[in-house]
Amino acid sequence: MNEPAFIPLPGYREYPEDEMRSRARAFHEELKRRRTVRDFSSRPVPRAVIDDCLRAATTAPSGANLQPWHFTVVGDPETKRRIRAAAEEEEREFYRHRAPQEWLDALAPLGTDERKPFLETAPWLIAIFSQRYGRLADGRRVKHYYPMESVGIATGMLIAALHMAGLATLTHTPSPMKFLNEILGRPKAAERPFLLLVAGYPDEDAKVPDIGRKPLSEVVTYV
Ligand code: IYR
Repeated sequence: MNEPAFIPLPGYREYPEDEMRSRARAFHEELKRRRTVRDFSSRPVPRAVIDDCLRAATTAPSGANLQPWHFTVVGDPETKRRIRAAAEEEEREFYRHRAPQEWLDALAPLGTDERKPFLETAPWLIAIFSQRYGRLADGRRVKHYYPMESVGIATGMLIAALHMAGLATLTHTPSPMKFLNEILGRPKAAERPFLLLVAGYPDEDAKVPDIGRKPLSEVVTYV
């Protein structure tokens, strides 16, 4: 076993306390403007922006730094059409048969249904896969640790990056999502679809549900 290599912490920046406070406040001010959007414009978004947002997402911490994620970015209209058709088929089942009433009641304020036109309208669909294991160059398996947590963190960072770039997103979870492995040619045993992230400009007339966020007093306890 090789000795682990260590280097001096690169890139860290400390801020004076007042600046620290204003930076934290400013970041919250930015993030609180984020809304999940379902009405997308078809206006194109440069691929270079998506690449930079993915670069940001892949700075996420991960179990044993094994980076157990794969992002398939779909811009091709025919592939988007196939994803929409497969997702709507699952969603039809979900809304008509699979979802218990309690779940449908919880979703009612969002006004969602089985129609998913945004899967074709939005310029980019980012299918995020969580890898149970990776492969060494010689084909041997490498077990991944905490893949769901790691991919969840990376996805959160991706959503924040896209928002900061001025793009709208939708975290879409058609269930089951295995059709994404098939359509996008991802290995079925190693990779689980985690989320389908829709990204683009909001439609000019985009509407969002009138819902809010729990206050800190409800979700935070200091000890
Ligand atoms: N996947 C369905 C249902 C749905 C489920 C949850 I939980 C949501 O927060 C929103 C929707 C759909 O996309 O319509």
